[in-house]
Amino acid sequence: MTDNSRLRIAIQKSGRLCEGSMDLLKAIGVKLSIRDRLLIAHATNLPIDLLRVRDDDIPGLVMDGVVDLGFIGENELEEKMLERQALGKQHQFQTLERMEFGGCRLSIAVPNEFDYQGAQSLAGKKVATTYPYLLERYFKEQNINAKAVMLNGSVEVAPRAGLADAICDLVSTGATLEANGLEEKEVIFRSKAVLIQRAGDMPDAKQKLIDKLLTRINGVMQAKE
Ligand code: PRT
Ligand code: ZN
Repeated sequence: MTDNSRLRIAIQKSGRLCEGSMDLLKAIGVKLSIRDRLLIAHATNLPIDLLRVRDDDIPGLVMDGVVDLGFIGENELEEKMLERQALGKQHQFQTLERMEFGGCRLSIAVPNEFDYQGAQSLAGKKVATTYPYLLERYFKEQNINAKAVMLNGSVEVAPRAGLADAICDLVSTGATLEANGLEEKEVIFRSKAVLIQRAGDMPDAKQKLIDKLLTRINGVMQAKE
């Protein structure tokens, strides 16, 4: 049974946001006894439970009110928000804090040999991405008649495999694009990790705990400036 009086925080189990989220929780004094592979970790000094899941599941867990807080990349959050909006599902949440980790950009890149003269060169083309809603929104805003092709992995090899003419993927150093003969042309979204809270009423004790954690987070972030 889950204990509803404890604050439930969703974090990525493993991956690029995991270390940043765990380091921050540690820095604000949340003591954990994490055993690998366990879905739930209980804090030993505060009424907090951590749910360790895939990052893709975090926006939905918060928007469905299954957890109280979540650490998530804005790219994933915005994509899931647009998807849920389109499907008529609950998509409310509140952003509490933008973090200093998880920074990246979502960019359109084309093969080196692509004669690129600006975004309109994408008209009539297929663009492979894991973020079809963000990409379609960009096409709409820019009035470009192009097609987003959904791929959950290996996006960067899609042009070489003949699956798409261009890609739209996350970039941090640019090394992956370069290694695959691709050139970054348009940044369509800039992202960092954020801490979000579910919509709806929060019991007083939980809200007080959230406020306390936020004060500590701000302290940690200021100390780093
Ligand atoms: O298993 P799970 O579903 O939880 O993890 P995941 O594999 O879906 O996600 P993960 O851990 O790769 O990324 C989680 C989040 O980290 C993303 O949603 C972003 O918010 C953030 N982030 C920051 C990044 C990157 N930087 C990043 N560089 N996510 C992915 N990448 C990938 C990118 O897709 C490409 O393959 O790294 C490659 C490019 O890196 P560079 O340095 O070569 O440009
Ligand atoms: Zn994921």
